[in-house]
Amino acid sequence: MEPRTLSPVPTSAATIERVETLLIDLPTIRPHRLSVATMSGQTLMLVRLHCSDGVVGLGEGTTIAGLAYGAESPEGMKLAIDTYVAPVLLGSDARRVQALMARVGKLVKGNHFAKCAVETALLDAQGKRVGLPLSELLGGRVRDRLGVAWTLASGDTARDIAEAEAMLAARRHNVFKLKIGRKPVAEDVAHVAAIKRALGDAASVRVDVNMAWSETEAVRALPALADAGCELVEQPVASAAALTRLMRRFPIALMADEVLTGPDSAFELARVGGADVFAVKTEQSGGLLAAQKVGAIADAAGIELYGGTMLEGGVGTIAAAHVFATFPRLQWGTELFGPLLLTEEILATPLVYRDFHLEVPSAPGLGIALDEERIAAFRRDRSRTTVAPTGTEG
Ligand code: MUC
Ligand code: MG
Repeated sequence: MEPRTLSPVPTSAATIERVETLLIDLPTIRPHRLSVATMSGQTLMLVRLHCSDGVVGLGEGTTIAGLAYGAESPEGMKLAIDTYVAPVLLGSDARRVQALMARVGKLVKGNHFAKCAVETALLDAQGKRVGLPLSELLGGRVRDRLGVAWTLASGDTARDIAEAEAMLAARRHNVFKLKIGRKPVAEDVAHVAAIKRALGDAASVRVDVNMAWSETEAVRALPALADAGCELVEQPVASAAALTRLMRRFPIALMADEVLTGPDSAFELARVGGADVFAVKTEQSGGLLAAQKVGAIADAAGIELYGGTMLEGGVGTIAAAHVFATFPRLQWGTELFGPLLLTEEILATPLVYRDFHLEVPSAPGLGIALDEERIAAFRRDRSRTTVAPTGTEG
């Protein structure tokens, strides 16, 4: 139902006067190989909401490899916001975050990633306005720092081992997620076993198959991965039904990712006991508030939690960090390493990664600011290709 008459706003107006969207193209530090595509760059879609009280709210949307991972692209998000969301926002009171997002939801179906970027910008603005960090605005943080996994996805076992050893030595990461599913099962299992053998007890090794296996392939692979010392397998198969059938058959934890598209799917998966762990992603959930609901559903169902990423840059990463900082339980940590995969810094002050953790800022709103010169330098001014479909890269 349309939100009805709202009580008078308490202080001076905060009308949304301008909605600005921009695309930022940034290279990755090395090719990032997933079963769906190989990334050599990342495009960030940034949204800035300029309000009449002088506050500017900032949000971000990203995808993984353009349209190779899911139904939204950075270009599509920009179009959806410019054409369909901005008219709803312009002239509205920026302080009514939930009411405004409900109005957007009525006029714009789907488009979870775009909506997450807009909701983030509204919440950032509101936090700045009331002087609270986002995590406090979202109910209160229960931790000031989050464990952060790193993804090994160079496509080469020796290079992955060297990369992991360097991360361990620098005390940046001691949890490694391996991207597999591009090669035959036996080769993938051998790759995982070699990495776990090399790293030993100093590291936790997990895998993400990004839905690449059939159910029969998964049945072959899961016990072998458990024997190799792998602790967690993320989205080995595409469907929730197949994932549910695989549950509790092997001594290894199963995590849902792609099938979790918001509170509705989270509830259904929890109802059928379809996963041991939920990888909560803010964009995939449809926003920061929706991601909190996904977390609450998991928690209520006794499902463990992990803070996932869509390889967001600094803005989306820290928005997710504020959300995950509010989760009462976060048994498997997070993988909020997105900015570290990029060669370029776009924040005025880089995020702090230290001692295997990311620190959650305590300044109002997101607690970060853009470096305007860097933004100007990396703004898209012509079309560029940032991904090569799997199999076509050199
Ligand atoms: C995914 O599927 O979880 C997370 C880390 C990474 O390298 O890719 C993402 C996507
Ligand atoms: Mg995943």
